[in-house]
Amino acid sequence: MENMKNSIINCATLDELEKVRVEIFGKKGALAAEFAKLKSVPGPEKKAFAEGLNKQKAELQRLFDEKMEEIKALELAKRLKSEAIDVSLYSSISHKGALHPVKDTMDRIVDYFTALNFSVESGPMAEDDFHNFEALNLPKNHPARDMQDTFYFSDGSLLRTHTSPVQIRTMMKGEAPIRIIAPGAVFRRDYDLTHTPMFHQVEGLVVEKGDKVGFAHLKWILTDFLHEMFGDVEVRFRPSFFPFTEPSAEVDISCIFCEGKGCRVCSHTGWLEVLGCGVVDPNVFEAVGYKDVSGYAFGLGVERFAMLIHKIPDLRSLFEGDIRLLEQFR
Ligand code: 2NM
Repeated sequence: MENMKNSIINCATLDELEKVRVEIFGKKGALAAEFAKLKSVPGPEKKAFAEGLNKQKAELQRLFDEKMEEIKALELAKRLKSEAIDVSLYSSISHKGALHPVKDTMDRIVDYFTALNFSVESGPMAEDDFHNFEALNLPKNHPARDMQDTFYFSDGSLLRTHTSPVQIRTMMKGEAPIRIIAPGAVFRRDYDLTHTPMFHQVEGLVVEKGDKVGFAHLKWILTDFLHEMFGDVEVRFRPSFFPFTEPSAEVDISCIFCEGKGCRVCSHTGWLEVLGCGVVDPNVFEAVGYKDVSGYAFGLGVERFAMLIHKIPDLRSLFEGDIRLLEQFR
């Protein structure tokens, strides 16, 4: 009996304990051998002998169960210790990307208008004369065509000079009401301090049946938009001219660098020009086959917005891909 107890107590692993279990409790084990002796015990003593054996068996079982729990607890503690993670250790450096400031600015502009239920439209960058000029009230030889210098392909197609052809295509595809914005790359033969041959625009167009919309709606939405983009600024609408709108306006905000006092960025005017807009010219609606509608449109340069929002002094730095610029926008 003491031998059996000791062999349980001395176990250090579950494997050893399993071996001991077979030796003691197994069919051919030590306890079975003890119970076999019952046969040769004289009748009157059988009961006491059996009771003694059963007590010993229960005692061994208790010891065994205790040992099992003890070893399991030890092995768990050992595993927890070996698998422990030191959360205070430095991790390996992860290189997190960033949106380019032009893309980030475009997303912000698009978010403003999609929140007002405008949908986002796109179209081809290689366009034809009709969608880029003719339908926009810029007939051939119209002096206004000199306003943008165009990249032409030899077959007469061209790189769009604004995203307005997207508006033309959208109108020709369906009917009013239309509430869309067209973000995308546009191309002009221009390269100096403030112009690159490719840049990005977001243009917007609202068309309603009847005479539901006009300049007042345009003025409200653009004022609200500019406050959302630039914060608490003054907004000013100046009469202007575009072939595709009448009346037309250019929109200024009070200079965000000098708060309107006058500085180099605003050429000492206190104002920064940020948008063009107007009420869609009837000739445009005629070109797309619309009757009895009213509408307004607007357009802006995304690079210019990005430069003003992030106070980036040189337009060209937006196109150089210099990691030192991009890292500042993580
Ligand atoms: C601008 C300024 C004013 C404009 C007009 C149209 C269309 F297709 F509806 F005629 N789309 N975009 C527009 C009007 C664009 O950008 C400075």
